[in-house]
Amino acid sequence: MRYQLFYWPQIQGRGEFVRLALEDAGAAYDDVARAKAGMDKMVAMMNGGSEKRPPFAPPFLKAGKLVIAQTADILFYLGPRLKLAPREEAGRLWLHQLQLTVTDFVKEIHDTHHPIAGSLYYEDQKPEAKKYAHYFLKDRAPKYLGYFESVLQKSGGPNVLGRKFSYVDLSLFQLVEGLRYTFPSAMKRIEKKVPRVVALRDKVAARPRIKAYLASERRLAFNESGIFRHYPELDE
Ligand SMILES: N[C@@H](CCC(=O)N[C@@H](CS)C(=O)NCC(=O)O)C(=O)O
Repeated sequence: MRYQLFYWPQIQGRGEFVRLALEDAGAAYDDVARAKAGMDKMVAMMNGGSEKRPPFAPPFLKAGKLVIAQTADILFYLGPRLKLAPREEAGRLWLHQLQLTVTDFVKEIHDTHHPIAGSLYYEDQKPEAKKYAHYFLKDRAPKYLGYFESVLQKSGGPNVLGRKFSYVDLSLFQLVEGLRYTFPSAMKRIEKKVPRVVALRDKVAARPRIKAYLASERRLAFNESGIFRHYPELDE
């Protein structure tokens, strides 16, 4: 199966959680919107076009005749096929539950620079962003990362499923990478309380296919158009 991934071409964004799974598995895929005329194709699909079940927003994945949107749902589908999830129901549901928690976390990370409206610029909501980011760094980021730390402790580590590696481990890697870029000072403090999460991040970074991917042109740099944005005034 050759997959087609649809995502905005200039940012890692939510597409990166899917990309990491495809890359780690060595799956064959096209990053459609990064190729010529790919954006037009992506926008046409979102606008309904010929799709009977149109996606609301990217990322979405085309797998044969299936079109699947929502990052967690895409990973739920890909997991067993890429050998990044078990086939048994309880394990799959547990991973899906964790991935949906990642989804919630990503939304709160996004809201640190867009607490009022996604349709406004960051510059139009700076005082609110400062206030939101303060509580995010004080309460929410430690709570989410602390939760994943306890999951790793209970699993026996080094992965959320224990010995077996999964797509959620890749997502935790991406969360740490993104948060380090966004809030370098705050993360130095927060990371001290989540050693298992940090150790998992290091293990993922050393996986041969991930290492090769991170060094390749396919891995875009973080920037101030994506979800993980570095605004020094928000870092504490
Ligand atoms: N819950 C969805 C959110 C998808 C989403 O918000 N996609 C962004 C890009 S990262 C987008 O283009 N949204 C357009 C919009 O919300 O109008 C997921 O996790 O995939």
